[in-house]
Amino acid sequence: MKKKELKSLLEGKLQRHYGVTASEATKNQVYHACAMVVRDILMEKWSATQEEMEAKKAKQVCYLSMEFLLGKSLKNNIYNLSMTDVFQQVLQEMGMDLKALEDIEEDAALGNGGLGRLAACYMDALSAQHLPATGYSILYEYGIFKQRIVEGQQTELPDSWLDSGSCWLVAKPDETVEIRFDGEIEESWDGDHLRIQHRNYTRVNAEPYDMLISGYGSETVNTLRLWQAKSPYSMDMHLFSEGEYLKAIEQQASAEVISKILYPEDKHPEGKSLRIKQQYFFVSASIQSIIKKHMETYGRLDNLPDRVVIQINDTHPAMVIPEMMRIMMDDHGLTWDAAWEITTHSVAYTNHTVMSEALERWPEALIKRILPRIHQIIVEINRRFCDSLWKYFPNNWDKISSMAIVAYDEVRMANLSIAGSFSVNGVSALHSQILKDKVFHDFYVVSPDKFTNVTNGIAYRRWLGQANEPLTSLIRDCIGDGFLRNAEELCTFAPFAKDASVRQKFLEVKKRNKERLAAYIQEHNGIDVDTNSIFDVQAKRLHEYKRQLLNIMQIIKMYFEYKDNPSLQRPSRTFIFGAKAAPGYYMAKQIIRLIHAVADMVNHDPVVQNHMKVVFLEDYKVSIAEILMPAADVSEQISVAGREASGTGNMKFMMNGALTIGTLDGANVEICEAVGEANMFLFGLKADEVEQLLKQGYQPMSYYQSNPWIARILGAIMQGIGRPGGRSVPFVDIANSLLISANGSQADPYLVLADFEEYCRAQREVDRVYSNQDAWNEKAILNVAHSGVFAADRSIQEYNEKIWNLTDLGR
Ligand code: GPQ
Repeated sequence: MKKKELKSLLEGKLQRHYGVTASEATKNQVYHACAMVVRDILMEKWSATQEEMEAKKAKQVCYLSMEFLLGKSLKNNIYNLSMTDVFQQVLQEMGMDLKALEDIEEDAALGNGGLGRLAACYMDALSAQHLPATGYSILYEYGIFKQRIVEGQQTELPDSWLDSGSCWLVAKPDETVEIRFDGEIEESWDGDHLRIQHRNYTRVNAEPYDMLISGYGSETVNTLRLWQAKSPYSMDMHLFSEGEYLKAIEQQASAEVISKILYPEDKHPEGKSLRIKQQYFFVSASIQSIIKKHMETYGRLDNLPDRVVIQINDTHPAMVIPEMMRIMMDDHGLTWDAAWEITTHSVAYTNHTVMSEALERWPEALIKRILPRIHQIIVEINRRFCDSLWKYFPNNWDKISSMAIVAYDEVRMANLSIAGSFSVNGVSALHSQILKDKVFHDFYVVSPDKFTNVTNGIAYRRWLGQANEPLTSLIRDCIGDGFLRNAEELCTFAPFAKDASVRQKFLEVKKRNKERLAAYIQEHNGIDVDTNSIFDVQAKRLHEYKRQLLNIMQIIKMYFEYKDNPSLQRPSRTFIFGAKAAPGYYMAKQIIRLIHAVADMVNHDPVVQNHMKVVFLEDYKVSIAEILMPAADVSEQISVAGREASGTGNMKFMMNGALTIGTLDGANVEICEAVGEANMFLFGLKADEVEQLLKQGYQPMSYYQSNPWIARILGAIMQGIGRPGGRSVPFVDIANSLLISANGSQADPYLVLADFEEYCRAQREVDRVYSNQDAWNEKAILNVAHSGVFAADRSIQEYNEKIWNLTDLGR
């Protein structure tokens, strides 16, 4: 688009929507005008995509996910349309700065962490690869909470993102569907046909809002459909006139609360009825709308699996299985067998964790009360499934009951997802292997062909192309810009690691990115960090298995080493953390507090502060990650082996030229295969060694007794940590969690103490390698060059080949 045309489009929006000229407009008005212009352009491509899908009778993927962690849209959409330059120029002429407008937009943070961000990366890659897709989720009024640190402790504030975010939503009120909760099921015979009647139910409307999903250089614009809960009942005026204000709006409020807020628990399902309602609400709305559309086009359902594949992002949308059965049987008169055939050929399930406490189980009584018909269907699925298991495991009731979908008054969503789908995939090679060998082994024996792996990937044009312009342009200067379409071309950057001038330029790029982050830290934390120090970053949700504690213990050790020997020669370090803790997760919050206490101690100690700093970035989110990843030298991926399903931050850091210090866990294993052991810092027990140690009886106390550093560090933690001469805070519960088994539970279940020594050794190796800047930069460049395999484009191609078989709209 030409400058002139864009300018007049923007002026038109400002005039018609705000009644102002360009020179009168506020930044906020110009942001909205830009968003509207972009939306119009996308809308045309979106209509064309819809038409093409219809003409080609295309098969599409419906990606059902409780979370989409999108971040900001303006910059991404402008980039995907290749309009960055023209926007910059026009805005400059209007006396505005594109960057400043981008900052007005709040992150759309409709997710907790990796799982939600993955969904967003995949939507981007699907559009880029011109594959037809619709994402489905909830239009949460409040996304993940805003984190504020008050006196070293996390507090939570509501995140109302819609003020700046709603301009990306297209309301489709005519496609509203009705969702039914509670009530009773009445069965009656109508000849030989069983009629199912749902009586005394509570009705909630689901109103769709569509977000248009662009892809880099692609004509395909896909849809993310977000459902908002609305009460169909208007306020009861009778009650109102009698002064019963609260009662009058109660009904309305209790319906609309369903899409109010995202649950902030990452991997820790709570048996809350509101959460079940959220799940069923968006699942039912989505599948009703999918089936309705399909019936309008084809007038039959038997060919649904040829046109639609329903990918469920973990078990959160697993109720799609009984809900499809319900609609096909009760509303369309299909037999059980016909409906089951269609359902199990449409649904595919991605598992994202092996941790048993994270596997969703719902109290059966709750499902029965809130979703009586769904309960009936689940019970019948279970009966038939257990029957079918008999032939594999005759007389083996223990095995069958462990595989059952309903047992001990609980509904097991993972078992339902496996039984009701044609594909089950893990998210890294190691993780998928563990699913087959351990977690779902019995299911694997019954249907080995269902199980597959698709290693996660990232929307690298966001995480490299947009977030790291200096590095992108260095790569472009070396190998051209084909890598922005085809990430595999990044490997042709590898030979440049040997080129001294490229290494020098790489160093300058890294320095620039570190300066940008340093300025952010100065502004937000008031801490002056040294951009010549190693930027060592751990950014992810706060979880004990991710072992932020291992990191902070090593930091305390370093602190003592400088105190003991102030002339110690080592490269200086800046340790940077970003992490939100689930509001009810006590130990995670304690660890955040400990990180702050250690930061207070280190940053204010005159002996140490020139050698090391500790920084905690408040409110870690997508847009902060975009500043953080490009500036990292060291990427901390130190989960206990076997627990991190994949990780995706690890891929973003690698692609931005950080060296990984990590365990052989999740996708770290594949990072190691791609870049080579010599270009990262591996340490710690392997997954099978972890299992073995736990089985044989792990005694963390023995490490405490035999390793004087561990004793000293835990001693300090128990005594109290704080700035010299200031108040200090003791962290007895943290120390106890590592040493003492409370009522039968394993002490230090994530083997922090067992891996401590090895981790410290690896950190000294980091120091040694960094001391030779040239050698370091060579390794960093090799990390960038070998990261192409972690593009979401590759993941999506694999999903398409192994599971989806979609119509390519680009052909
Ligand atoms: N993951 Cl089960 C989440 O972010 N939330 C969840 O509820 C579950 C998993 C993560 C997982 O921990 C990471 O290892 C993965 O990289 C990520 O999902 C995407 O697969």
